[in-house]
Amino acid sequence: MSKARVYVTYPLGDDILALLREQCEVVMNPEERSLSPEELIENARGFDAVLTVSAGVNEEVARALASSCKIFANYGVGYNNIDVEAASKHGIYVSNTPDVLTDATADFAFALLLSAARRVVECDSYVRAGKKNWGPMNLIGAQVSGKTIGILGGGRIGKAVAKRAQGFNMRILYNDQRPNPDFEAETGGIFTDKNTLLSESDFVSVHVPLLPSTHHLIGAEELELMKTSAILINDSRGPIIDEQALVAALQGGVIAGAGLDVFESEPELAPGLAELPNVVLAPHVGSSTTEARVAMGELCARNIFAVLDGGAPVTCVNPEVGVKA
Ligand code: 8YV
Repeated sequence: MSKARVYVTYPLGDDILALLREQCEVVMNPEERSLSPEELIENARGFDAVLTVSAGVNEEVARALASSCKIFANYGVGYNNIDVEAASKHGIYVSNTPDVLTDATADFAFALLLSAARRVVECDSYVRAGKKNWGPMNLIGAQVSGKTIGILGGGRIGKAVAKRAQGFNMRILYNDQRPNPDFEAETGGIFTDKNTLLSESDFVSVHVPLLPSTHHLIGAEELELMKTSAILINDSRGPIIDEQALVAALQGGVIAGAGLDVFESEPELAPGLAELPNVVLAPHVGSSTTEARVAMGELCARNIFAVLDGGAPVTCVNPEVGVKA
C-alpha cells in the first residue's frame, strides 16, 4: 500500500521530517516564508495531512483540500492562523501543540522582562562599543525582585510565568475571563479586574490567545492606566497590543519600557518601534528551544499518525469532527 502524504508548510528540522517519513511520504515548502492561501492550495492539493507552521488556513483552503486532507496539524499552541470552524465544516481535524512549549515560552517572557528591566541589550552594546564609564550611576535599571507582576491570562503559560515570579518574591496579580483556582493554589496569584491589574503592576505580561475579544486588549487607554515606571511584556500574539499606541506611549513616557517577541504584522514593526532604546525586541522565538522544537514536531507527528490511523488527534482542537464522522 502506498504511504500517506504529508505536506509541511515551512522548513523544519531533519529530526521531524525523519519521524514523519517513518510512516509517510513528506513534501516540505523549502522557502523560509509563509505561504499564501493560493500557494497552500496549489502545493497541498491531494495530500492526506498538512503540518501548518503559521500558514493561514481559511474557508477556501479548507474547502479546496477537503477531498484528501484529514488534519491540519498546527506547529504551535496558538492556532489563530486556522479557521477552525471552516476546517470542522469540511470534516478536517485541527490539532495544536500545548504543554510542550509552556516552559520555554514562560522562560522567554521572563528573559524579556529581566532584559528590559535591567537594560541588558543596552549594557551589551555599551561594552561592545568600548565605552569606559563603568561608574555606579551608569545604566541604572529597575529592580525586579519584590515588585508586582500582572499577568493577563491565567492559563498554562501565564501560570508558568507566575511560578517564575514566585522565585523573585513578586506579588502576583492575574486576570482572565474567570478566576482559575489552580493558578491561585500553585502561585499565590490574586485575581483582579484588568484595570486594577494594569494600574498596580510594575510589570505586565500578556498570555492570552488571539481572539476577536482579545484583539487590542491593550490600547492607548489601557497604557494610560499603567504606572509610568511600568514595563510591558508580550510573547503571545502581536495584535493583542495596539502597537502604534504602544510606540506613542513609549515615546511619550506613558510607560517605561517593553519586551516584545510578537508584533501586529510580523515580520514588520510599527514605525518608530525599532528606534526606541527602551524596548527589547525578538523575532517570535518564545518557544525556540531545542527541547520545545523537538517536542512540538513529535506532537505534530503523533497527531498526524493518529488521524491517518482512523482516530482523533491527541491534542485536538475540534473534536466535533470525530463526532460527525
Ligand atoms: C511558534 C507559537 O514559534 O506556539 C505558538 O503559538 O507562536 C510558537 O510556538 C510558531 O507557532 C511557529 O511559527
